Amino acid sequence: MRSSQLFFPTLREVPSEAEVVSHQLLLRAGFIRKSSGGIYTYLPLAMRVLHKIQQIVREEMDAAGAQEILMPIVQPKELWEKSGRWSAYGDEMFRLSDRHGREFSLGPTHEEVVTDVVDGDVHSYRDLPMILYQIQNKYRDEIRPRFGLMRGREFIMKDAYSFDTDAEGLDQSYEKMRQAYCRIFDRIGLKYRMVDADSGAIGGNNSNEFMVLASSGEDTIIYCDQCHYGANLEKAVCPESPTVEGKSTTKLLELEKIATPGVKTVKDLSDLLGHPESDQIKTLIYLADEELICVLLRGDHELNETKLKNLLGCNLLVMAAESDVRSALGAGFGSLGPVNNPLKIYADNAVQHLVNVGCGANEDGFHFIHVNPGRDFVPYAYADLRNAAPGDPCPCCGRPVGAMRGVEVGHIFKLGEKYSRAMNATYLDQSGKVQYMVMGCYGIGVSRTMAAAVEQNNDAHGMTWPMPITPFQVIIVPVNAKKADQMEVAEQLYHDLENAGLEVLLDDRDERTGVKFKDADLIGIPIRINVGPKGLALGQVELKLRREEEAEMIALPDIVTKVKNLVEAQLKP
Ligand code: 9G3
Repeated sequence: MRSSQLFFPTLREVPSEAEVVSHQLLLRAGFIRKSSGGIYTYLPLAMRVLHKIQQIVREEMDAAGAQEILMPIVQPKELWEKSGRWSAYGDEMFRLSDRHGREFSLGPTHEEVVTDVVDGDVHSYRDLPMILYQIQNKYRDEIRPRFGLMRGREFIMKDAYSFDTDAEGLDQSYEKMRQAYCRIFDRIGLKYRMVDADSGAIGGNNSNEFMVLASSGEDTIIYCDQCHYGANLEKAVCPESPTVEGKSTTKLLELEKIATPGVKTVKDLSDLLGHPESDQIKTLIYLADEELICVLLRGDHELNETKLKNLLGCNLLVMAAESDVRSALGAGFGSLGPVNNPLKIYADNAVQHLVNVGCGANEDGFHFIHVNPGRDFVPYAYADLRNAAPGDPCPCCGRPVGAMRGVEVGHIFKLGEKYSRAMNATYLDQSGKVQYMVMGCYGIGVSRTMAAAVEQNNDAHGMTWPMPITPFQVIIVPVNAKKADQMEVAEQLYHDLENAGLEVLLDDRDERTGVKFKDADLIGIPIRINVGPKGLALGQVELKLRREEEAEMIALPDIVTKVKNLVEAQLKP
């Protein structure tokens, strides 16, 4: 391809609405253009990357025995009424009506559609197991689409669905998909971790997420370098820490109420008492569906709302308004505590080991000290409610865990019979008995994977594409397009490298050298060959790797072999 023919409108300035680096670079390098909030056009360079990602996905899905189909984006309301999800997803679902007034959704996912397809034509255990997949646009009306392709309202997803006769069949399908996902992300060349994840509203009991490690990732993952335990922070287990040594023998001091004017936060109380925040009880009040509840944590811990929501099994979980708190407890935020508290109290496990600690007195401007759980208050229940933190003991091997940010690019779920029951998808087993199919579903954010790759592979000059998904493998830059000898050698090189099976971009534009070098770095081509007067005088060209500072001079006869070997070496996972 010649740069003079390629449509890649680069920008000098960083667009102001782009907050994360992948959004900035995909816009600046002419990969995408915004049509409306969270909805983009993919330009030629992005299409070359997406095509490679999809090719790897297809190869591994097919190798795992999955079969590609393509389902409708326009989905009839009736299917979603059958699963009960038409009303469950309110504003997030794009809805439309046809000319006859019939209602449809723009597909945010395809459990209902695929189960309906399978139910219609699969009747016997002999037809199972079966895994179907598609690569298709999805539509979700995010309240705040942002971060470019990372959180769009229209995005490309590979979604697969497995159908088995029983739980162990599902385990086998799930394991096949899990291994295929590891191969896919290894082949794409991304640093990622598979972690335990919360299944959320989709149902089923467990799921795994694939996280591309990147500081701009919205998710936090907890991991153990020793035993490779990994979990999304939402799901990361906090093992019961044994009572801190010596605490169990400490003398319980007399409960005492003290005046604490202006003390509003755990930190304020720590500063006043000269005790660490871990010697306090943090009290939060939540509205769970219709009920006000009290949640207790050690002062230095953070509440994990996903764990609390899963424990309570409620639909709505929001922090209570101060007015509701005041009318229930007689005090406002900053003076709340578990002592003489009429609300149902849920306490994190770490609270039960606290001795002689501080907390609010449910009276503005007063706190209690020397508070002891069990003596001064008894919670309704203790549970693992807090966020895991770096340094916590690994739930598997006990060594200290670490935390890092990640971008979720894949999520696989065991669904069980949730959708086959809802859609009445059944088959006849060997004894002719009607059984529900057992399902799994498996998603990869294809367009998000491209953005995540940029988040993980960039520097001050622009993108630094991993070879397996780069838009072009080599770019040839004649230093001066006006010089016939330079253009001649560049054209010859272009011909030879293409003949060697490489993907080559020839920057034949009549632009200043600096502009061509800057653009080559911005779009992130891994290998650049500069054809300049000094080198030519010696029968050489300059080879510059995108991820290295230094360049080296290569004799013209050696350049094709050299580049071919470099590309092949960087294509291997
Ligand atoms: C909806 C809307 C948004 C949604 C869903 C449904 C997320 C929904 C979860 C999944 C689970 C898996 C198959 C591929 C992998 C992910 N957002 N989810 O079900 F109606 Cl508006 O999509 N689906």
